[in-house]
Amino acid sequence: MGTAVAKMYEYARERYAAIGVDADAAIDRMLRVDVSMHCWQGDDVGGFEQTNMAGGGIMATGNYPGRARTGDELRRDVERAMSLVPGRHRLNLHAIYAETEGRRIERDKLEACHFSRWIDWAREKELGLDFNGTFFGHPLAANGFTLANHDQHVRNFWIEHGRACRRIAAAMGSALGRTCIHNIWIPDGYKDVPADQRSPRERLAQSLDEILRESLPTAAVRDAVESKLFGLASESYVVGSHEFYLGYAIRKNIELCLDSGHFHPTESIAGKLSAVLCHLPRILLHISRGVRWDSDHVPLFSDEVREITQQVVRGGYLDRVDIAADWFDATINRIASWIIGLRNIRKGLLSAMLEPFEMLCACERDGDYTTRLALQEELKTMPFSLVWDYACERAGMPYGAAWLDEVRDYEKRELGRRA
Ligand code: RNT
Ligand code: ZN
Repeated sequence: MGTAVAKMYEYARERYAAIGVDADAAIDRMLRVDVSMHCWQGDDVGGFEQTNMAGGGIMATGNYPGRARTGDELRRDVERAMSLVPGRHRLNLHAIYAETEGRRIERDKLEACHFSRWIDWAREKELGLDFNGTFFGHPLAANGFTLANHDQHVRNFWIEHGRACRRIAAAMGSALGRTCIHNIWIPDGYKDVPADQRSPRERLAQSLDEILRESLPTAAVRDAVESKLFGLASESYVVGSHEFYLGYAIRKNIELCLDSGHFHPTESIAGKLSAVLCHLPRILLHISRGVRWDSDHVPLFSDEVREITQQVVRGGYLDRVDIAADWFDATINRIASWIIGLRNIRKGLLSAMLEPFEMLCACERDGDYTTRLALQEELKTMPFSLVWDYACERAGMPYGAAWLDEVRDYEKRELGRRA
C-alpha cells in the first residue's frame, strides 16, 4: 500500500473495523455485483433501423455532439465508459440495435444472427447481455398501442416481435453461458381519459400469454415485465400499470421490473423490494431519475439511489435482484452520462455494504431505537469517500473526477470526428 489513496484508506478501514465492518470485504463484494449498462444512452434511443420514427412515450432531449451512429461506434463508446466504472458489467440491448448489413428486416422477423456482432463482442469482452423488444418508434405503434391494440393484425405483429425477441434473448444467454434478462416494456396508453379501461388490459394479458407460451431454457433466458404510471402521450391511462404487472408476474412466476422513474414523483421503489420479493423469486431494477416526471435524468448519488441499493444489500437480495441502468441525457457528453450514473449506483452499493447491519438489527431486536437512529446518522459521515477512492484504484482506474480527463480526451479523439 504505497499510494496516497491507499494510505488514506488505511484510516478509513480502521474506522469501519471499529464498528465491526470489513471494508476490504465490502469492496470485493461491490466489485463482484453485475450492473447492466443500457446501450441506448449512447445514441439517444435511436437504434440502427434508420426509419426515423420518433415517439412511443419516451424521448431523449438535447443535441450534444458525438452520438454513436453505428454498432462499432456504440461498442467503442460502451467500452470507454465501462473502463471508467469499477465492477462487473453487463450490456443491455434493444431490438432496434440489430445489425442487418443495410437490409431491412421487420421487427417480427428478427433473429439471433442479426445480433451476432454484439454476441461475439460480448464473448470477447466477457460481458453478459440483456435484451428488450422495441415496441415504439414504428408505424404500427403510431396510435400508441402495440400489444393491447384493438386491431388484431397489429397486435399479432407485436406478439411475433415479442416472441422473436425472447428467442434472441435465449440465444444470447446460451451463446454466452450467462442468463439473459428479456424485459418487456410497451408504451400503450391514452393521453386523455379513456372510456374503456378494461379491454386493453385484458388484451395485454392475452398478448403476453402468447409471447411467453414457448418454453425456453431458464438458464438462458428469464422474462421480466415493466410497469409505468404514465408517459408522454399516455398521461391519463397506461395499460401496463404497476398493479397489472405485479399480478401478472406473480401469476406467471416471472420477474417484475421496477423502474425508479415510473411511479408518483415522491414514491420511491426502495420500500417495494422486500414487499414484492415475498411473492416473487426475482426483480429487475431500472435505476433512473425522474425530475417532476419520468424524465430519465442521470441518477445522482442521492438518498433515493442509496435507499434502493441499501434495500438490495440489507435484504440479502443480491442474488435475486438484477440491477440495470435506464436513463438518457443528450445534453451532456453521453459517455460521461453513463459513467456518472453507473458510478453513483456503485457508490450506493458500496455504502450499503459498509453498514454494520447486524449491529443495527441487534439494536432493533432489543428495542434500542436510540442507538439504531444514532448509528444510522453517524454512518452518514463515516469516511466513505476514502473507501470509494480506493475501490476505484483497486479496479485500476482513476479516483475522484480524474475519469473526466479521459472522457475529454476521448471526446477530442473520437467523438469530435462524428459530424
Ligand atoms: C420506458 C422504460 C423502458 C425504456 C427502455 C428504452 O419508460 O423505462 O425501460 O426506457 O426500454
Ligand atoms: Zn425502464
